[in-house]
Amino acid sequence: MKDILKAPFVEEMKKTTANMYRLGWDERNGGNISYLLDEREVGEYLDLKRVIRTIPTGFCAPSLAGKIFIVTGTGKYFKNVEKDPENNLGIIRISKDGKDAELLWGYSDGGKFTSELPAHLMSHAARLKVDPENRVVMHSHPTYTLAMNYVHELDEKKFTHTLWEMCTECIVVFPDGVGVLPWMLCGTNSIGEATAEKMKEFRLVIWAMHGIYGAGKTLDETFGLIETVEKAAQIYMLTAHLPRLNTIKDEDMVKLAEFFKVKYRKDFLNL
Ligand code: 2HA
Ligand code: ZN
Repeated sequence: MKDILKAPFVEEMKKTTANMYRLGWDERNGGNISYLLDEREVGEYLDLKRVIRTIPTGFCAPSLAGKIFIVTGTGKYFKNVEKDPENNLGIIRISKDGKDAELLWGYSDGGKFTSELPAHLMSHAARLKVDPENRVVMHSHPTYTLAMNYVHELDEKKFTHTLWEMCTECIVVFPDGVGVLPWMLCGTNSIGEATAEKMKEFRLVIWAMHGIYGAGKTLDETFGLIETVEKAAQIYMLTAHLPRLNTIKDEDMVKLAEFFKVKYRKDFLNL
């Protein structure tokens, strides 16, 4: 058996959480990540027949039965993942009936997966239907994105349009736009269901006055999506109170989308 602490997926989780913490997006226990792993790859590091504990998830995800995820722990700090991955992360397999999480590694102080597991697993199930290569669901509290929630209308079309106007690359990076949920109680199955519903259409979903969810094929890609929204939100917050003299026009966005051959939300432009 190879050393799990040297597994590329553990290394990637350490680097990503450290990066997000240092950007100030994940204070205290803010944020959570789940990453769908390849069973054969995990089998090189862990005995897949050895279940440490079985933990009920509180909901049912039959389409994910047997799938293995590495997931950040509840109450755990992104700041600490790098120095103690075995306590702050866990590797879980969804049971055959889709109701339990079988702990294969981690949460070494007796802890468990993030309180936002419903939103994560329901989003994985929704994204996998749209994109069978989706692997990652990431939640974070990026500062400027959050600030923008307080001063910008929380309308999907208007919010996306403003972000697209803020940096030339935006419409190319997230041509499918950004979904927006109103403020809701977090950690519940209801916010999970609402997030998954948006994930059928969007890879990015704002939780108003709370944070953002992103989904993608890799940790890098998903991080990059959130990073690009955050950059655009930063430009917005640096300029929203100043007279606007210039902007990227809708016809310029069409030129970008056509040149880079991305399928974009035409209904989010005002043509
Ligand atoms: O896990 O970010 O949404 C801490 C959170 C809850
Ligand atoms: Zn949160």
